[in-house]
Amino acid sequence: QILIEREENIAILRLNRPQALNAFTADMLVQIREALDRLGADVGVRAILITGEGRGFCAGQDLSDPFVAPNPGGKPKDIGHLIDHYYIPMALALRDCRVPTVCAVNGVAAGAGMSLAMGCDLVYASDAAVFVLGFNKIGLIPDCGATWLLPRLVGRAKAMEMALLGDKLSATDAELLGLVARTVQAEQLFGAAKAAALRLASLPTRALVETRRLFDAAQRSEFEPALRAESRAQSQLGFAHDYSEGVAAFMQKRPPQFDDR
Ligand code: LHQ
Repeated sequence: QILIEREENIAILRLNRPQALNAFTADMLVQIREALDRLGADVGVRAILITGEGRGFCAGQDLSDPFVAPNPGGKPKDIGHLIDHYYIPMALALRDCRVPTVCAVNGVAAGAGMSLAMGCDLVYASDAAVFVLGFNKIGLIPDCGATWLLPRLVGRAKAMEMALLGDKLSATDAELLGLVARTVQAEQLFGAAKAAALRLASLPTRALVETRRLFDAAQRSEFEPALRAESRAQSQLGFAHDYSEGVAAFMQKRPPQFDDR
């Protein structure tokens, strides 16, 4: 249900259930989590690009999956089980991925599909993409990290509007709101996202991943603890190869060769 390709020193992970707009099944969530862990630990992979096959990016949970499909008159399903054992591990694997992640949102991103996109480090969207939480229409709350990510990205007012009214947001509006870093013409999306992933691959991986961690940690912290956390991380990075290499390359006016993880 996913496809993995390697190109130079990046990996491309494609959600591959185009007939259902790449809606998640439990198996697919496991496959994504395993791929993020495996590729992140592979020293030959220095960035991961996530995109969808077909006209959609990801329609969120597959609502016809027996795990979640309500069972009127029968035994109620505990959808929290799916969240605890499948969605949370995937969301954490993305947050903790040992290489930077780029998302190319090629079409609709709905429900937890929108959460997957928002959880990536760099999000580029096709001008044909749309973003919709959609949970309100099925009596649920935004999940897979959306309650944490969305208000931080777009502010509470817009997050509440998207969550409570559930309207679709165009890619252009998503860019204006800061939900995505950039909107590109549909036919240029993959090339632009791949170029960004290759650029990230040439940069000092460990420092990039530490930047993600500190940005997230600073959201929960006061100013001074954030300053101290920066100092601790900087101190560690200062002992590492990529720092000496970056400075040496700058002084010698040559391209750097980063390899720390
Ligand atoms: C789908 C789906 C879908 C199955 C399109 N499932 N088939 C976590 C844990 C526990 C429980 C629940 O949830 C979660 C997290 C979540 O993500 S909940 C949110 C689940 N997602 C949604 O509610 C979105 C449902 N889909 C839609 O609203 C629309 O399909 C969107 C806005 C995504 C796209 O609309 P259109 O571009 O008009 O496409 P379409 O509706 O015609 O869909 C195309 C096909 O894909 C269609 O199948 P068909 O056989 O008729 O061609 C849809 O049934 C299928 N599909 N989403 N989530």
